[in-house]
Amino acid sequence: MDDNVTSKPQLNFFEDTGGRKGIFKWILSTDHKRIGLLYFYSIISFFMVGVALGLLMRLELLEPGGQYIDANTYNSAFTLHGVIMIFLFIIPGIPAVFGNLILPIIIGAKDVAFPRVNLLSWYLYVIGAFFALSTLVFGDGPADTGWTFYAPYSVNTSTNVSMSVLAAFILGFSSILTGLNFLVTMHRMRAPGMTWMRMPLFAWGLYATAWIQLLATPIVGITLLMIVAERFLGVGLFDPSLGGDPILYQHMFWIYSHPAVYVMILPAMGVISEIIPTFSQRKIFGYKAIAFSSLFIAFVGYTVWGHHMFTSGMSGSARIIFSILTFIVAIPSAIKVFNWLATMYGGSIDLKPAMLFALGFIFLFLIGGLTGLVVGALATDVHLHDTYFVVGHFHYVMFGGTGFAFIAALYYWFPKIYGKMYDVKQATIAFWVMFTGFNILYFPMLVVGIMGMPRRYYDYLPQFHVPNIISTVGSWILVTGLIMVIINFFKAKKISAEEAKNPWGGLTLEWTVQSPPTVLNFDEIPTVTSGPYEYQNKEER
Ligand code: HEM
Ligand SMILES: [Cu+2]
Repeated sequence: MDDNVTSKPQLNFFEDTGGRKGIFKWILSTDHKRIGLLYFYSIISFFMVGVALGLLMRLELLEPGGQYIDANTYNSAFTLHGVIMIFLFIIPGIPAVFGNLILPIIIGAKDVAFPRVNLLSWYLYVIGAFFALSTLVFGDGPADTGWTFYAPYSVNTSTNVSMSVLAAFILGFSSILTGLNFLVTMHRMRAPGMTWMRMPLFAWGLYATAWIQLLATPIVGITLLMIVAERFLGVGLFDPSLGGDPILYQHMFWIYSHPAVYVMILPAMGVISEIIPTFSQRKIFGYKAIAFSSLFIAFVGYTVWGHHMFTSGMSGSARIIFSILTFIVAIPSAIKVFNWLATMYGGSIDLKPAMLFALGFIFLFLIGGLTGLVVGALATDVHLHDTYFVVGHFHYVMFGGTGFAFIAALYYWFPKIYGKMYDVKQATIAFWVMFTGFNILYFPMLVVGIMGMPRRYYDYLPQFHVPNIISTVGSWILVTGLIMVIINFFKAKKISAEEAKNPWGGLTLEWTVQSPPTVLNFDEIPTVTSGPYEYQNKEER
């Protein structure tokens, strides 16, 4: 590959505004990198609202009895917290931000296949987010149903379920369009010589994700419309008092929402698969196994939704089959973890912040995955269903997994996008604060869940007091770490174009372009002649 380090830097995408002024150079731009940053700033803003609600709940749960908020407010708080974290943060997070920022560059393309549709996706995201948050002021307040909107309660409650559901519906379109855009981009716009088996693993993660976005999201769209139809027209679809079937709702909801957990985790696994080889300076172990396990997860992930309904009244044989299938999906995830560990084995590991967060991901995701097997096993789930064990489990997967991978990706690609560098020492401290706070916050939830404390209540019995104190104190430590991460990015300093070009010694294509990249990314589209992680042949390149 042609190395242009000595040539004069061209205008980068911050400087090259396409002739637009002021805010228009952002909100009318079709450049994938600007759209990625639009997503980044909006997603982070909503994430902070979600965190604030989480802290509020933890504060209320510091002691038994009611202190700061009443039961109804608590119900709205956990619903809005769930809706924000799921639909506004963790589902769009990595694909919309880092998929947009990095995917075209990493496969050697000038942009995504449909740049205007890409901008439209962001507008849909913002409109959906506006509807979700507007429930704070419109109608009888935010939904109090939980983010799953289970019928028949969601059909009958007076809170603003219709608006929340409409928000999720619009956000679904945003997700579908992004997935479609990425699929076409990967099929049609890879650089010459980049065969499928030379495509970086981050792109593979997004590829598997995009199929789920495209095929599963419409189902939840229809389901949510059915809720609205039932609320406004009184058609008896889900409410038994009108002749409907609430179990039907649960099936339809989870046929989307289980695959959606892979929309949350597959891109994160893609990020980790980029970071581990770079900071071990070693070829990834089992490239094909990692690439195909993503597809396998996406495929088998469609068949396991019933594990959310073990206690809803399913036949015994259906429950056993869903339980077995759930265990089968664990296999490809474990394959990835083993391959990452095998890559590190014998490598020269450099514990830079991105790598620390990647290792944090592996550790926390492992706990998330193992507790997932506990709730995936029929017998233990019947005991643990709707207890705090489940809350602990999914925070380990979503926050400890995808959330940590999001921050890892940020530390990894930050110099590429901004041409700046954050304080590495502070980032390292922030990691340890976050990691410690995280475990203090969520591990007691697993314990108190096994003790029998139910979830989604604003109060608890006195015997659950101690783990709840620990947990709430953990939430303060975790948030301190988060604030440190954010401040560190604000204080990042400009570094020379040359330093920022490839600070970690990565071999994928984004490290060959200037930092920040130009609008067209490449002066000339490169020709790819080898796989993405050939560290052992590095000297020959
Ligand atoms: C400082 C960070 C956070 C804190 C303190 C926190 C705390 C909580 C608490 C106390 C609940 C209520 C549990 C219950 O009563 O059942 C909850 C629910 C939930 N959290 Fe978090 N959380 C945080 C971050 C996150 C993140 C990053 C995500 C997703 C990526 C997330 C996703 C959820 C979901 C989906 C629910 C379920 C809501 C429902 O039951 O409808 N949380 N969280
Ligand atoms: Cu599931």
